[in-house]
Amino acid sequence: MHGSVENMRQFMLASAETTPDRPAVVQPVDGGFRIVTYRQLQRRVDDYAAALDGLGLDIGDRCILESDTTASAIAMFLACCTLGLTFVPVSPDTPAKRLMSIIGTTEPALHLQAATGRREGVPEHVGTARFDRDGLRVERPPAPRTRHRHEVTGTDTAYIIFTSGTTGRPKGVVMTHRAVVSFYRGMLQHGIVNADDRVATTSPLQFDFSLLDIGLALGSGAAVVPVPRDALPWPRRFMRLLREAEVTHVNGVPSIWRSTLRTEPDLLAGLDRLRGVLFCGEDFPLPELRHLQRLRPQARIVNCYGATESMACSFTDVPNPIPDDLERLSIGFAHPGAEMMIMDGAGHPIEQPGVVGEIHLRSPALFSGYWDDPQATAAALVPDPLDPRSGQVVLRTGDLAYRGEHGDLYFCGRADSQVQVRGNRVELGEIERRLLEFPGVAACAALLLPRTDEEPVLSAFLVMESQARAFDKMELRAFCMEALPGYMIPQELHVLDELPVTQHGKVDRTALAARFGAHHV
Ligand code: 8PZ
Repeated sequence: MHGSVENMRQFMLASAETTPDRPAVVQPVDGGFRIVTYRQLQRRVDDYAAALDGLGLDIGDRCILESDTTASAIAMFLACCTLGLTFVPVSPDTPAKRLMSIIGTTEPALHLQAATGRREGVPEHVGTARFDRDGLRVERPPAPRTRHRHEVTGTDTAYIIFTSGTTGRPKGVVMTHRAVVSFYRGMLQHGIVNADDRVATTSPLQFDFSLLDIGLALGSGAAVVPVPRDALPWPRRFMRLLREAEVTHVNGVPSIWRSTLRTEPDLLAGLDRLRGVLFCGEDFPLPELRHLQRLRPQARIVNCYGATESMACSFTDVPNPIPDDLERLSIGFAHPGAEMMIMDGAGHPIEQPGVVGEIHLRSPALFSGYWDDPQATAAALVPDPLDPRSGQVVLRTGDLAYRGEHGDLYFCGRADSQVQVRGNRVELGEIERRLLEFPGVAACAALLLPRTDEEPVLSAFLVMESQARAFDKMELRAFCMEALPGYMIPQELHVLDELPVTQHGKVDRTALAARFGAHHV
């Protein structure tokens, strides 16, 4: 079953043939590092795969993989890929209720967790096993099943990643090996990483940015450095780890930099090997991005745009230096082998620069569908608007953008984050952009908060730079009024030490709404 080149295992372990003794994973362990070479990683994958194969699972059977990113977790998902088992990454932090809902819908054969994992209460009908450097230990074998399949193909499902759904039920994004590998190949054409690099990964395994990091590093013959979750919020620990692991690239959401920029900018400036920063997931607040660039002017900063439904979509270099009058970062063009179109509300493509529409993506890396949700799938994978009779589908992203003078795209919010304020149409992102222009504002979020028996209140949450001078709220109001119509002026301003973030590190708007919403009159 090792034959298909359209398989994540083949892609990620190619360097085991050519450079077996080079480091594949630099694993932080008790204050030091353990190097796992490509040869060792491949051996671990094969050991795990042999043990899993003995359990008699069929191609397409689901395995929950509950783990932080470690060398063993990487080996485990590659072992699943080897056998055509679908892995479903979940974080050890996942609340029990959410995990049970994922188990309920995917009906996995097996729950896999690290030997140190603390998950209990996995339902009886699901097999359980633990893994570490020494191998796989089966606790409860999965129920016996008939094997119908014998050949792993590129169209088999590699993984299912659950993202939050608007209906309250997590949505499972189903990805094939072919989609992932074609995406990886397009990504490598950007020449971001070479075999001498060390790529730090900071996103949890169930956020596909981590799979991008691992594919980028291993697909380039480089090493991946998993940053432990508990190091991230501590600038000194985070910076020490990056320095000692000799990291050359750091990938993560913009918020991973916030506290370091505020409290330990000199440590960041001192990372003299750092030559690349990849970010994704949301707009990088320009004041913070400028600060980062001033500290490490040699680093190539890449804006990665995309959604889990296509893994990612584009990689665009941030201009260096960022021009003083730059208002918005470009998300450029789709990666090689894919194309973004902007469509208007009537389903026609928009060609003129400056006109906002919804991004539709044509790519061999599109997901197969949402797990057990044909309705949501049909809303996201729509007939090719240019050739609806062809049977081809494109991804309707829900993201808004316009074209610049050179044909590149500029992201400007979600189709669904538009709000009405007293009957007026408002993009919260536009308010946020204005707030960010106020001297000393490091990050912000604008929200329309519902109030019991009252008009909803437009609220702004601000995080100030550490050196920012004290300011008067009226001053900021006046500043906003300079640029925005009255109904877009925040009625409430909250200065916070930090913005709450989701498990993925994005601004957690739901948490802000819960904290400052209805009850808080
Ligand atoms: C953004 C950006 C951006 C996403 N600027 N808004 C993985 C690996 C590399 C690049 C991108 C990915 C994505 N899968 C990461 C991600 O955030 N996926 S998501 O499904 O959780 O959210 C997707 C949404 O986040 C997009 O539709 C955008 O609205 C937003 N987003 N990247 C601004 N660079």
